[in-house]
Amino acid sequence: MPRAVRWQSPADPSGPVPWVRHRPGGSAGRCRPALPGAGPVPAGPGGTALTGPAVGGSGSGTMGLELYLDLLSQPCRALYIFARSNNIPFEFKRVQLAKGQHKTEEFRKVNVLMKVPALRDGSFTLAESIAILLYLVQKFKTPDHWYPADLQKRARVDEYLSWQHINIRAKGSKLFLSKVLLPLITGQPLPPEKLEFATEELNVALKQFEEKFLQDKPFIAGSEVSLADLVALVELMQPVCAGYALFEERPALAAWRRRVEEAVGKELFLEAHQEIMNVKNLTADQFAPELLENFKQQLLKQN
Ligand SMILES: N[C@@H](CCC(=O)N[C@@H](CS)C(=O)NCC(=O)O)C(=O)O
Repeated sequence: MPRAVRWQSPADPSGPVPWVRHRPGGSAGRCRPALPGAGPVPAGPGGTALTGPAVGGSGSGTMGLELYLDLLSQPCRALYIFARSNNIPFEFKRVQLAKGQHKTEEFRKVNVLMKVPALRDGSFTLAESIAILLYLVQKFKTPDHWYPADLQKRARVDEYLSWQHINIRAKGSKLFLSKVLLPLITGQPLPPEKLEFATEELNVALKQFEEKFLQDKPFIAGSEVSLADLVALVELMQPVCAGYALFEERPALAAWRRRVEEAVGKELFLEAHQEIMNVKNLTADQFAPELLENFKQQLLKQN
C-alpha cells in the first residue's frame, strides 16, 4: 500500500541564519553563522591572510582551508556540520546559489563544475562533497567512527555513500524543488498528482533505506555514527523543510534522526538547518532571474 502523503510546516519558525564576522587571533574577517555557546571557527592551518573580495564572502584567504558553501544545500550542510563537529579549522566562503554566485568566473576558478560545495586548501581545489568529506577525514585524522578503518564497517559506509546519490538525494531533492521552488517560479501550486508521484518515489527510497541500510542498527555502520548517517540525514531534511513530515510515520527513522543529531551536536545541527527551515519565506525576487528561468525549464521537464 502506498504510504499516505502528509505535509506539515517546518518545525522551526526562527529567522534566517544571522551571519557574524569575527577575527580570531587577529586574522582578517571570516564569516560564520552565530552559534550561542560555540567557539569561533578556528583559524586555518597556515593562517588566513585575506586579499580582495571573495564569492559572497568577506575576503579571499590565500593559505588556509576554505569551504565554499550555501547552507540551503544538503551536501554543504554535511560538510559544514562535519567540519564544525570535528573542530576542523576552515574559512566559510558563502556562495549564494539563489543569487547565482556559483555561476561567476570567480567561483569557476574554485570549481569548474560550478556547484557547491567546493574546497580550496592552498593551491589545491576539490569538488564533490563525498570526496571533500574523505579528504577532511584523512587530513585531520578525525575519530575512526566517521569512516571506520575496519574493512567491513567502512564498506557499509561506502555502500551507502555510493547508493544515495540517485536515490535518497535525487528523490528528496526532486520533492523539495517541486514543492518549494516550482510554485515560487510559476506562482502556481504543484498539481497534486505530480506531488504525489514525487512523494511516492521518495517513499520507495525511504523503504529501501530502512530495510537495506539502517535495519535495526542504531546507525548505518553499526553502533556509531559515520559519514553515511550525516550525509543521509541532511538529505532527508530537505523534503522535511519543504513540509513533508516523513519522520512522523517512521518511528525507527525518527529515533535514528535523534541519535544522529545528538552525535553531531543538536545545537550545531539546528544552526546548520536554520536557513533551509525558513525556505518557505523565500520569494522569487530573491533569485537571480536567469537562475529562475533555468530552474523553470529543468523542473517543467521532469515527470
Ligand atoms: N555531487 C555533488 C552535487 C553538488 C550539487 O549538485 N550542488 C548543488 C547544490 S545542492 C548546486 O551547486 N547546484 C547548482 C547548479 O547545479 O547550478 C556533490 O555531492 O557535491
